[in-house]
Amino acid sequence: MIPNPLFSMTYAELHRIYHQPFFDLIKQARAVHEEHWTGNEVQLCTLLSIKTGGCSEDCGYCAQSARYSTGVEAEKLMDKEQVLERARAARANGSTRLCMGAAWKGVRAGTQKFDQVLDIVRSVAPLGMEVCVTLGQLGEEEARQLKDAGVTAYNHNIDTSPEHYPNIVSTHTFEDRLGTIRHAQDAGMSVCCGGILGLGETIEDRLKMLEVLSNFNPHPESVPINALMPMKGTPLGDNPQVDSFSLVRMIAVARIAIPRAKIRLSAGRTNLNREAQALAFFAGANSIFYGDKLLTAANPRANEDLALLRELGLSAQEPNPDLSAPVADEVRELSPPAPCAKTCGC
Ligand code: SAM
Ligand code: DTB
Ligand code: SF4
Repeated sequence: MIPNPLFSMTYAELHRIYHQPFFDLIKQARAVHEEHWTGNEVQLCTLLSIKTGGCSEDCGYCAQSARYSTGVEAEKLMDKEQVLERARAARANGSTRLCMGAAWKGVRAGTQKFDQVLDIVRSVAPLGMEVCVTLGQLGEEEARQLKDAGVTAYNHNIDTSPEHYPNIVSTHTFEDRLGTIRHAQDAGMSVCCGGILGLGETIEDRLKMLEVLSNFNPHPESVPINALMPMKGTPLGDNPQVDSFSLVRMIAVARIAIPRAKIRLSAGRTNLNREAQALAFFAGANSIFYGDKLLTAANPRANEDLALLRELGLSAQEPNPDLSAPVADEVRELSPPAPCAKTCGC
């Protein structure tokens, strides 16, 4: 990866980039990708739900909210030995990153459940994979303790634009999400932060979400782009499937806007054919969730993914367990505004 000064992008720039003819956009994204990454590597991450269901929050897309009848039962936190067994299996299958998720509003230092998570992290970290956790809201102290225990990255998505967020979630705010991200970064963890397409948002919302991400300093280390997997019983359970060309466009703009981040083609791959996934990799996606299950939902079978990577001449990225968090830039380099060819008034 070639070091490059961070830059942020405005909504107007992102709009111009997004609305280019498809092939021009892909060409631009590919050039940025090749400048920053060896083009043929994809990181394989295993997701493990260490605490499933029963969540107090009302995120309208989520099968794990206790407020909706989705058929997902509340379970207790997995014990350390079970997690270790799954972590070893993930490593043996070629994953270089383990992302452990918990269906919680957040965690608090000094509680038994948080101590148990710290213990899990301490036991998994020596396996040599990158250790990512996603536990909901964090304060400064929780972030520091997670970092000390061996967490390399904290996943906390902004999910959509600040304007659309209150239409999807009412039990916490967009600003709460930004606060947690700040605490994770201040503690020296890398941040994995992205969003979901298909929440009834406009293209404008999607680009505003990217604008926020591109203005993080430091930039997120990874950016998951999820396509909504509509969950029966949730308010968004009947939403239509995300169009694959607009998904690829978002991947491409994310690659251009946040060039050094791993762009993760995340939930929803079961609805993408091999050709659409190949296009997403070409446009800049260089990470996937790997393994037959996401948190509660299905993912493509691991052997199918390996076959696809082989077919495309892509290889699994080497582990980087010492992953250091991107450092904040003192001087932010703003790319020059380009005139918009459209008549939309942006
Ligand atoms: N409770 C924690 C939180 O909210 O950050 C961690 C778990 S939560 C399930 C992690 C992310 O998964 C969400 O922010 C969202 O981006 C994604 N996600 C959840 N349900 C999804 C769905 N049905 N389809 C696509 N992505 C989903
Ligand atoms: C992310 O952005 N996507 C992952 C991970 N981070 C935690 C979660 C996807 C969840 C898909 C729905 C489910 O499995 O319930
Ligand atoms: Fe809870 Fe996270 Fe699901 Fe929201 S997305 S309901 S916080 S598990």
